[in-house]
Amino acid sequence: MLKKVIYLNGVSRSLIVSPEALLSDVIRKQLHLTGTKVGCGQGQCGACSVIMDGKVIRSCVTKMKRVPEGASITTIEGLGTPDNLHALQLAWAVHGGAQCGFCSPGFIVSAKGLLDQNANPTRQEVRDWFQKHRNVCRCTGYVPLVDAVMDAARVLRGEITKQELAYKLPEDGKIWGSKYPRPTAIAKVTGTCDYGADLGIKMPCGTLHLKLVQATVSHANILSIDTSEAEKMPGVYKVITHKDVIGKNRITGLITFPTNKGDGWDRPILCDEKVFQFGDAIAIVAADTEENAQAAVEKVKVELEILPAYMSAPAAMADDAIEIHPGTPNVYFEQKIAKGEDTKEYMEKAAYVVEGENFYVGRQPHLPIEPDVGLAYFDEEGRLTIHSKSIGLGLHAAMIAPGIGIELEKLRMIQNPAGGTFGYKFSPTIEALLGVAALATGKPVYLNFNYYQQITYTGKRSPFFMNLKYGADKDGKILAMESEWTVDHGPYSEFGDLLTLRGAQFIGAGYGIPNIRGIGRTVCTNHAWGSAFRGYGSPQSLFASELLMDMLAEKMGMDPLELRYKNVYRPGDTQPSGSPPEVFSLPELIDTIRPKYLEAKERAKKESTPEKKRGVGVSIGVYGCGLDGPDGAEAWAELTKEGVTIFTCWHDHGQGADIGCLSTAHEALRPAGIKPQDIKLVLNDTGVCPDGGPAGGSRSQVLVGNAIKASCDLLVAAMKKADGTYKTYDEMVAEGTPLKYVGKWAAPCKECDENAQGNPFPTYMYGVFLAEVEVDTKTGKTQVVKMTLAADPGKIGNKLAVDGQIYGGLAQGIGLALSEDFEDLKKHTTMANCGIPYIKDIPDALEILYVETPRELGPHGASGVGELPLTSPHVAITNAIYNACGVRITQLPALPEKVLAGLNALK
Ligand code: MCN
Ligand code: FES
Ligand code: FES
Repeated sequence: MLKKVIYLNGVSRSLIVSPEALLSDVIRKQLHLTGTKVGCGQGQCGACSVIMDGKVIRSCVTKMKRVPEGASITTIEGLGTPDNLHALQLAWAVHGGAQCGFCSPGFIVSAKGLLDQNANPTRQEVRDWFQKHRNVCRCTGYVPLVDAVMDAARVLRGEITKQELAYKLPEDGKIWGSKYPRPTAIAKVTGTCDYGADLGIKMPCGTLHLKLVQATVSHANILSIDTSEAEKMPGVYKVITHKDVIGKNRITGLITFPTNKGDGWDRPILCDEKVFQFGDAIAIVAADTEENAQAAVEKVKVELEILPAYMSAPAAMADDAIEIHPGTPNVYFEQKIAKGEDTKEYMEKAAYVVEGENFYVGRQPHLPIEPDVGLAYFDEEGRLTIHSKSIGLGLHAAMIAPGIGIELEKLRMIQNPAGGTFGYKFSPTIEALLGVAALATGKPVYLNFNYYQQITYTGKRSPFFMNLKYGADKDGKILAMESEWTVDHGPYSEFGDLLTLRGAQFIGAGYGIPNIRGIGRTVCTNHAWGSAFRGYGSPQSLFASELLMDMLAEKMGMDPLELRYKNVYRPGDTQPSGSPPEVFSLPELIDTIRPKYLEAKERAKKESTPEKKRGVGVSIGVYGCGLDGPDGAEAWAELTKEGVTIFTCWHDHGQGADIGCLSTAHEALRPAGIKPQDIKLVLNDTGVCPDGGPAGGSRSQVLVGNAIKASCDLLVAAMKKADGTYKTYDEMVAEGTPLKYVGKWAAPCKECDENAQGNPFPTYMYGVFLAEVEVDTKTGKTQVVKMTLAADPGKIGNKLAVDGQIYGGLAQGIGLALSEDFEDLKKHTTMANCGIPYIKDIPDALEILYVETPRELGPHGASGVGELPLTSPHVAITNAIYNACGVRITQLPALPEKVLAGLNALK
């Protein structure tokens, strides 16, 4: 042990620490300053940044033996408090720098280190600093963060005051459509927001720490599990295996379609007979400390019979492949699309036919900065209470209750503030493990994944292999489309059928193609199970159709933007699902972006050199808001003495459920004189809130928003007096008028039939992407120099939230296009190796052009936005690569070696 004195945020602290202890652990676990976050734990993300003796360092890789005696250390807690924010913290809130907020303390501390040295940095210097200090943000696309530093620097230089920088309510008091900072921003930027790992540290004594025994092979029969040695290890309370699970030990995938050949009960909570994929959980060790639990994990012996591992759809479809789930064929679901007339004749008569084969979008990893984490205990009513990052509490309760063996009424689910999920938490991850462990031990339990587990255990985007054909007339109007798509969904079926349906709904979306024939299939494999990922099926589907669109334009010698203009939805057209779009904004979106496109082409011509070739590409993005078919949400509004309380589950990945609820409710309550600061939100706890449904399919603003609006409308109607004024709380109580109102909203939709024809979504989001790239012809490396999105999210509820969604989604699109992958189980196991974009990879030039077409079915005219920016930005980029250097990338990601091989082939 070392005895050391450090000056932490200006206060002298005596420490007794192990020389090998990590500074981040000492700050968080010994000193209980949990404002400093741990993301990757490997020095790659900067979430743990602190300032030590004037230098920004990553505390997760700094051992205490390297911390000098008397070191002066500044953490986020040393900058400002919620009542007295540092200029950087204020600027972060005002610019929407904290979405999930998990990276915010690290970024803000890092920025402080910069401004201490350089009071007047340029934007490029700010960007270089964050690059050098490895600060990664997965939510914001970095632009708002640089904006925040620039403004904070102005405050610190005395050029503007904090009051001038702060958000000011407009005179009419309306916050809908404004840049009102999200209610959780202050806690996020001051480090006082408790995420799962922060709550875990603050759990009462006696809480058991859980660690998992996980599979290190991809497919095997389990012959035996021997826990005897592990049970004897110090501090071990219990080693839990499938034998201790009192329920069905399966997470149900809630099969969506009767034609699915599986039954949905294919995912074990703890593996019993088989291992289906690398990382599967085989046993849980519950011990007094994390270290003791981990030491015992190493002692659990698992005897396996290794089986052939099918690591992609073609492998699992081979004639000699065995069934991964015995009794269910590896190809377990098929989805046809048949719209209009048979396509054969149209293809024969078409003036132009183009065809593409084996287009591929891979297993994009979500890479939130916060790894998966949760805890469980029995609440005061004896309910098994599970806290996690779940973005679908009601859905997950139904999926895990029979497996762990508890009645739904005895299960309470609560969402912790989540440090980003990007869809992986649409699936339950560790919830059932926590439930099983709490039931088996009767104790509070806590489980925190490290980043390796985050990557190897949680679901991934499901790869699509796609073949596509267009037949167009002499003017380029597409008359027919033939499609085939194969979905590698990993070993677990949950929502695999629904995802396969997305291929039918979104391949060719945006265009009024009258005749479509196609077939999609879902394949069980042994690679990572498929979970939702922002865009859910649209980045795969649109990769095929937007790439082929460029190939058609080339064949016809037509401009790719103008070919799209000719084909986009116009009144009378229908979508691939056969229903008309709810608005026709695509022509206007193209008109809006066209001048930028022409400028970009000029720029590319001017700035291209033989070594660094510039190019421009476009793509159309369309996605539906909703869960598909019938979908609904519930919310309550209650008048209180202090104002109005809204109860619902609008689950927060980090996108801004708080600001969504607040601005939607306020706009409805405004006539009754309710102020934003008088609205209280009670969210995301099944014990006290009604179900708003999962935050998937960019549905919350529309679905939950409508339910909130309905509840508020009822309350406002009840408060209204005959003379047009409104009753006070006291008057309502005095006359016995109910104070609480239930708002429900159901989407007027119809699920798709066996031909994928229906009316699946109440509203859609539309966009046109423009990418400008530079390809280094020596290395094959692509740099995106600018991205522009013309977007129609309907009427904007909160400008900061919507801008932020778009910047962040565009950044993920750049990652999807150029670097991100989870394929190689040896290599793709860290944030950096998975290809997460750092600030140097994302251009500062991200431009958004809005067309706000009001939606009849959206609350206050809104549609959704969350997934729009990740529908097809990657295709605009690969189309731009082709435009720059003639290399057609048909399989993502467009790694430098792939582009280089293409360039060499052209020679
Ligand atoms: N909004 C608005 N005006 C509109 C539309 C939306 O102000 N016209 C706001 C909403 O109030 C909300 C945000 O924009 O704050 C997104 O709303 P919406 O599109 O309805 O999406 P959801 O709230 O249902 O969020 C889910 C969506 C999905 S499916 C994924 S995945 C996702 C995403 O949003 N994951 C995210 N955005 C993310 N953002 C962050 N930072 N982290 C994630 O993990
Ligand atoms: Fe320390 Fe990522 S760099 S947590
Ligand atoms: Fe940066 Fe979420 S706000 S990671």
